[in-house]
Amino acid sequence: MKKTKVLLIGAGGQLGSELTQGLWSIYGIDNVISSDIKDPQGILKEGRYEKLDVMQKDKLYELLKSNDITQVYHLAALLSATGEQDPRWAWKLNMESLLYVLEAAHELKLDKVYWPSSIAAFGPTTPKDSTPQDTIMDPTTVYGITKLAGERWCEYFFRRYGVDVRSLRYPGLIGYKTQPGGGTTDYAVDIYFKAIANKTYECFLSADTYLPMMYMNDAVKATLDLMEAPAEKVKVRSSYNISSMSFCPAQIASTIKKHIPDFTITYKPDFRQTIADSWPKSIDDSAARNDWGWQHQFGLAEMTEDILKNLGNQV
Ligand code: AKB
Repeated sequence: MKKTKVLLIGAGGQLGSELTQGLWSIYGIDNVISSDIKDPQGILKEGRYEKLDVMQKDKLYELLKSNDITQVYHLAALLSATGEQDPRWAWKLNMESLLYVLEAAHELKLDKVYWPSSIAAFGPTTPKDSTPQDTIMDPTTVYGITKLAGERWCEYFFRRYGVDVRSLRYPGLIGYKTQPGGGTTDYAVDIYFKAIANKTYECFLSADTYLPMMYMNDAVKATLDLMEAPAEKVKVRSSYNISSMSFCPAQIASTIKKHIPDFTITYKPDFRQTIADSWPKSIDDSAARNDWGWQHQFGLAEMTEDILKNLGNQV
């Protein structure tokens, strides 16, 4: 049997380093290469690492071939807020890099590809509560447009060429090990750092803006569960809705207050409010639960306790 060898692209981002560690525990540290356009940071220095600009198709192919890679996790992308600063570049980076990876998977006969979609693929006329798996999708950000188009490309490569590509529509991901990079849901990470450092936080979304969110541990679990599932159980080949909790800034603040009683929050919505208002408030992920047995572990209270405990130990 062929040995599994994994390449993770975009490992320097919020999810990348934690997913790398999850992959180490399944396949062994020597069988996982993490890569990013930047030099390796933190824990990534402990494993195999390659500096890679995913827009350099030749280098990507060379890396895949010379290391006999069988699976690619492609996480590199501009997110919703930074994408709006340079829409053409967001389109080019997010779309072309995905096509390079899908083409490589087809041409080099890779076993599996993982690519993340997002709740940003939905839009203002999508049903907001318990957003179904199959529904209206009218994204208004360039990031969301690339996610919707990317979903269609994934399904195309699966149907036309049999590429085993799998995907999740992530909600806002919350972790404490790396700082987020340019998303609309980033407040829910930043708030913990500021609560510990300053006991106060100015939020760029309004108090009652509900968004679907997920703790990083669950996001890693969902990704690995999906990738480990037998192919016949993966019935959705665009991208699966995935969910664990939904809350607004006022709720996360009052949960933090239970641990830090003098914590205060103020609100100063900026351009990200319009983006947040176009997204679902909560997600119906029953397809993921029924098809390959998705189950989350963390709600808001458990996540807050875990993050504050770990961040408190770090400062
Ligand atoms: C963002 O806010 O852009 C991302 C996402 C929801 O995909 N966290």
